[in-house]
Amino acid sequence: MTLLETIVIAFWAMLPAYVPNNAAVLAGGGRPIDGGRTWGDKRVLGDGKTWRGTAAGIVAGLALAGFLTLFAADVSAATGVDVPEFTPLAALGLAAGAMLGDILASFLKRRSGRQRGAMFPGLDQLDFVVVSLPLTALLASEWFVDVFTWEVIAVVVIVTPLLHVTTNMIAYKLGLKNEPW
Ligand code: CTP
Ligand code: MG
Ligand code: K
Repeated sequence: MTLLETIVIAFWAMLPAYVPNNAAVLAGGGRPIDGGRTWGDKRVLGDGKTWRGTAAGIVAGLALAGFLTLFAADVSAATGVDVPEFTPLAALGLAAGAMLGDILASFLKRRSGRQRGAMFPGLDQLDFVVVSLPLTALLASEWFVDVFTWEVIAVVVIVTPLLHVTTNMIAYKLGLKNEPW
């Protein structure tokens, strides 16, 4: 497989994990998941993690996985790159794992004294990868080992932070996000 093919497959396979964060930004608001609760003198998660944003993120990821699955065969035939279809459990692992990773990152941010919106370099860019890949491996093992070869995982770990920085900068410039990270 060429590097370009590996990049295309990595990007395609990760789309259901990339989109939930952006959908959450667009749909966020309403009741925070932690219900305003604190642990010690700090919030458990903070107002930036809401039920509505989380649900919208997971639904967006699942919908995108379904959409990509409809077109996978055509795209493979047209480009010669064998892009994968998503099983329901693979889609769930990617989408729900992405949201869970983001939530766990906020938990770590609050524990370490960071206010809502504070940046945490590294964690901000890779939080969703760190949870979505293991969760998908757990929920859809056969699908995972088939699609996520070591080469694909390496590309994901390198390309994701670049993509994350770019899309968040765009969302910030468009006024959709309060901070560019
Ligand atoms: N959002 C949401 N629910 C989520 C994730 C995000 O409602 N599970 C929305 C919130 O409006 C949030 C915005 O998307 O403010 C940006 O997401 P993010 O940068 O992850 O949250 P922050 O506000 O920066 O909070 P934190 O410091 O906890 O990451
Ligand atoms: Mg943030
Ligand atoms: K985040």
